[in-house]
Amino acid sequence: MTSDTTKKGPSRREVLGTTAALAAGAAGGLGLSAVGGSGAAPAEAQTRPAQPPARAAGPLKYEVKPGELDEYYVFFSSGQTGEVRILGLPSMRELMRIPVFNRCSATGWGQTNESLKVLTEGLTPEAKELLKNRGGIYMNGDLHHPHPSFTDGSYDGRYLYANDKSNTRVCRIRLDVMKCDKIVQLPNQATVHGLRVQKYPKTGYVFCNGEDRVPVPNDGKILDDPKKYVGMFTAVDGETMKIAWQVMVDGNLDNVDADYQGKYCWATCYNSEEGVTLAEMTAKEQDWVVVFNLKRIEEAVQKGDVQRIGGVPVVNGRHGTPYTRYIPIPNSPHGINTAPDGIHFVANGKLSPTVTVFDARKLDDLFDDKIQPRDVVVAEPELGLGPLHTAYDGKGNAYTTLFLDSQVCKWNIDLAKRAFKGEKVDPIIQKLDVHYQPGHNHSSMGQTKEADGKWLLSLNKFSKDRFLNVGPLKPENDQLIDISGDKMVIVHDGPSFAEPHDATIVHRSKINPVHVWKRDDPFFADAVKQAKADGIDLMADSKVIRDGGKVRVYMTSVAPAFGLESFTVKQGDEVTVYVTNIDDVEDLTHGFCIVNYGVSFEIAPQATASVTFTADRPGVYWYYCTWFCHAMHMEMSGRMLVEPRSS
Ligand code: RUQ
Ligand code: CUA
Repeated sequence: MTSDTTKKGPSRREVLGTTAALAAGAAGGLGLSAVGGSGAAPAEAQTRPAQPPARAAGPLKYEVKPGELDEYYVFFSSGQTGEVRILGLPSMRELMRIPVFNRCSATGWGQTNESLKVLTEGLTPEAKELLKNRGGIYMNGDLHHPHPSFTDGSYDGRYLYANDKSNTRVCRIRLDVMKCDKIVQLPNQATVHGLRVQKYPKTGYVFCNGEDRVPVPNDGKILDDPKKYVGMFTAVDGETMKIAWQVMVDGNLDNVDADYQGKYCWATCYNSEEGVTLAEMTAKEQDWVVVFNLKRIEEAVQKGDVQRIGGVPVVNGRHGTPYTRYIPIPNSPHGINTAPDGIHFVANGKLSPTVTVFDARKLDDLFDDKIQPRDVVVAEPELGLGPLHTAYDGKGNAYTTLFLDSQVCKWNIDLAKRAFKGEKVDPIIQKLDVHYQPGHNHSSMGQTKEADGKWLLSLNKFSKDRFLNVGPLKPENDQLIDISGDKMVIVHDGPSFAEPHDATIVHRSKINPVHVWKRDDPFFADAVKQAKADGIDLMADSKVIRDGGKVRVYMTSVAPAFGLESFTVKQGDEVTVYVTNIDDVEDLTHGFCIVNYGVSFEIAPQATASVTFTADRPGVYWYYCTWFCHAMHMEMSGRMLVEPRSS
């Protein structure tokens, strides 16, 4: 059931040109340690080298023929669409969508009781109040940064975390079933922008940057008095999905990343002016990178050197406190990216043509006040206009997107450090035109210790003329770049709908989803519990239970029939329909839709799903299966009979 179906024979490795790499990696003793929360790591993980040795000249093969499988999963965010998308790489085929902060017609996300629990239980009291007359859930989301959980500096296949910039939420997706199982809204904070996770020893913390500054509490007593607004940084506990602690900061936090030692995380910070208009926010020549000292913050929380606001401990981490250091760098930095060497991290200049390289080994001295903040800077190469994000190949090179120049710049960290010391060397290796205006980029396994230097994705905000015209609203363009050779080569244009803001490329050996739900899965535990209380065996019984004005309809689904050909309720009843898919064949999903009643959801093999609604209108309402499951799928239907209220 949980076998690694992505594993194929050696012929496939030959196709991908990695046979030599595998052999050399094993000989060099570079095997990976077994990681993963779902049992033993697949065999492939143990033989794959951490760094691929030099490969014979010639581009990597990116065509994946019918029936072949991709080598990598890519988790794309979807920006203002609010979902997560899974692509295969190098084919760039879209494999699946995971609804999170959106509503989904196909799966019933935002309608089923199971999804409503996820969407509502972590909201702040203020949001619950706000949404009272709006159906109880937000209808929109803006998902920016999807990042998988780590153990020991690489992906462990347990979870994926992401932020919702629009409603200040953080979600967790279970990678065994590819469903969102937790959402928490951050108190005392307006917007969560940058999100990354602790890499070592494990995740651990999910680090969340508050971007906009607001009054705390935001209850209307302080309005147009920006000096009293507060910037906030949050650490969410990735296991419990509760707020671990918050830190009050100066400025607007933008992006964040973590170290490989479990001691620090760092965030770019703009608007050191603490203004509220564009002119005010960009007035100064310098902003900061803020470094957070995790141990000192944890000690403060333990000792109680905190304020409790909105039910969570808040540490004062403004200038001059022991918990943070503010390192001045040029105006309005944006992305911040830790290199796989575990030593360097890079802040991207945005309004400055430079990127700033820091040496994490100097941070202990900085926190002990033995050196000055700028002493942590070891290079500051000028790369071009609008540097936004940087990716790495694990071979000492960095790849920075240049938004205004519409280019990706490949440069070498070591050369940049030598140039910074005054040597006459040029750190820039190549500039490649991309189409057009890149934001994020991401390299294969590049945010882990196992960066493999094979692929780079450039996520371009504009596609302009690259595709057939589809009207005024254009797709974006995610370009696949082969970085395995000396020169970067674009091999694929990938149009995408709003807005794959960011992406994470994960080797397939790291992830091992199930094919069929387990019956004791916590995702539908509430339904199982209710059924038990009603004396129902979900795997066998199809029955209607009346409980005053509440009616619970239990039915099985097995291709091509529902367990009930009809059921009767009374007008005004609160009806809950539980459907259990007792088919246990992989890929045999059913759907349940009640026509003209606005009810529809998906039930994958061995799952139970439910929807609660009021039977407000009398009449005959057919229900049918929405997922093509059988030669007689069209016949998989039944009737809900709603008796009129006797008056
Ligand atoms: S930030 S385009 Cu929302 Cu990811 Cu840099
Ligand atoms: Cu069940 Cu179609």
